[in-house]
Amino acid sequence: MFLGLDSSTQSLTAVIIDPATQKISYQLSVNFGADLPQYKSPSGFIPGGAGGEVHANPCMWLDAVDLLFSRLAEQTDLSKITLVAGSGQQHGSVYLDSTFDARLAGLNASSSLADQLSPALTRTTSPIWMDTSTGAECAEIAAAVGGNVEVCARSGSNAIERFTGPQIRRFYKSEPEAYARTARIHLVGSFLASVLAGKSVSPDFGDGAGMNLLNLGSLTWDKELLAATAPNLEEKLLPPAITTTVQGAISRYFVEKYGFPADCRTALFTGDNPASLVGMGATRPGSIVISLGTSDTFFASMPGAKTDPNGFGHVFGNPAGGYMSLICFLNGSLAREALRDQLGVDWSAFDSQALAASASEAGKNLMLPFFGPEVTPRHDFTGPVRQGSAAFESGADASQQVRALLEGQFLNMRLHSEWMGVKVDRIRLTGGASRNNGIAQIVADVFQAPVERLDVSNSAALGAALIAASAAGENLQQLEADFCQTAPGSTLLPDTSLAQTYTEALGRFKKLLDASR
Ligand code: XUL
Repeated sequence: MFLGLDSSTQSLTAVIIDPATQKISYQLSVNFGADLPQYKSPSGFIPGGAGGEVHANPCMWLDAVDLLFSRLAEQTDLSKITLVAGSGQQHGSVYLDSTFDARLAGLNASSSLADQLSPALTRTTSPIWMDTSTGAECAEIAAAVGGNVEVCARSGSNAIERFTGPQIRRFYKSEPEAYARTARIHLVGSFLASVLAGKSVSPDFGDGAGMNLLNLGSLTWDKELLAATAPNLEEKLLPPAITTTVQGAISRYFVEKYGFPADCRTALFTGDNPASLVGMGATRPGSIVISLGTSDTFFASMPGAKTDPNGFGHVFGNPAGGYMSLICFLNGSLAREALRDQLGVDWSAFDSQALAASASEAGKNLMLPFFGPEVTPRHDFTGPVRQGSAAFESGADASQQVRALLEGQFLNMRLHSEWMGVKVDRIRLTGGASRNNGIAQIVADVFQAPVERLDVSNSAALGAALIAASAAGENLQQLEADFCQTAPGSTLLPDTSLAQTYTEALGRFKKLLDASR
């Protein structure tokens, strides 16, 4: 059996799979806020950070590992696990001194991970992906290598506030002595992978690419980006590697304390988005994943290392080999909720029945669906822009308004994913709003591709478990076919008579967007 772990913003989740029965045998989560209240981080980070700082306590992640494994050991038989892999929230970083590896090698099962490893921290808190404090550092890094076009061509993304390189630079500038004492910098994922392995292990290409430091072409640390970020940085990082690289046996700590078999092995950890690509069964080009959450995300596998010429999208390594894109849209549920509240309606206004009332107006009225600042495209929008019939522009009719908002959100996604040059054969829709048939049908119609919904809840932890099985020699395509199945009756086909309508709407949407920025 194989164990996949996902250390996300709010929780640590375990999924155990048995490829012989093609079933998830067990899953369990520890919630940082509810289960570890002593860290005073109800949503997984320390509230009240100044100047855009969002940090979390890395000891909380370690305590979560001990707590999760003690609960798992009570409820399941961990002696059957042959290989462990995992994922972590991307971009977050952990700073450690030169005693870290000796501490890992000497872990004693009679004490906790946090007690034994915390003395090695050179920075007591870790910046996470929600941190926006590094605007100045992004500008400095971009300027040092000749601009963001160059940063993006090298690393797959413009210099981005939450990415690890700008965060490292900020630490170097604000606490130069602590930076100098730092012998090892880990991502959230590679930190936990190292704890399991009992030695420092590399980040994978998926998570490593979220640092603004990995050269996508050579898949090694980029010398110029390293130099632009902070001095002596390369010696603090381990060389990135493919996710399925096996690290050897799990640390004795976990064997003695929780009953893992002594020959249980560990693989590298990847980021939660690359792991979700696996858990959604989308590692091959043609399937794209759209996740509808507070923000919406669009991710898809790509055969080559193409980058977004406009610098909005990101490119990471795909755990199955090759690359993947990740594009974030801040105005996801936030915008859907804002419109719902403005109209004074509930979610039923987003369902197929309510949207049928405006079916004859598909693609006619345009809405730039931004209720606040957006990152794709990057602009400080202050509210939606409407263009269409007088009735629509007056903002009254709920069916028209909701249709135009959803069409606008997915036209914006279609427009800003065109750079990938990937033909969309099918869309796997996930996240809270994905069960809504009205929203799902508009996705199918705008992209002119079938929309599938999977029976998967913890897609990153499941993906990690599939990566573990694949690292042990199982066939990943087969695993995806076995474990990532569509929920019965959940597939929606596009209305092909709308193909031309939405192609034309896309052109008008682009014009309106260009005129509004
Ligand atoms: C991706 C990103 C988030 C984190 C946390 O760039 O910042 O999706 O990975 O989930």
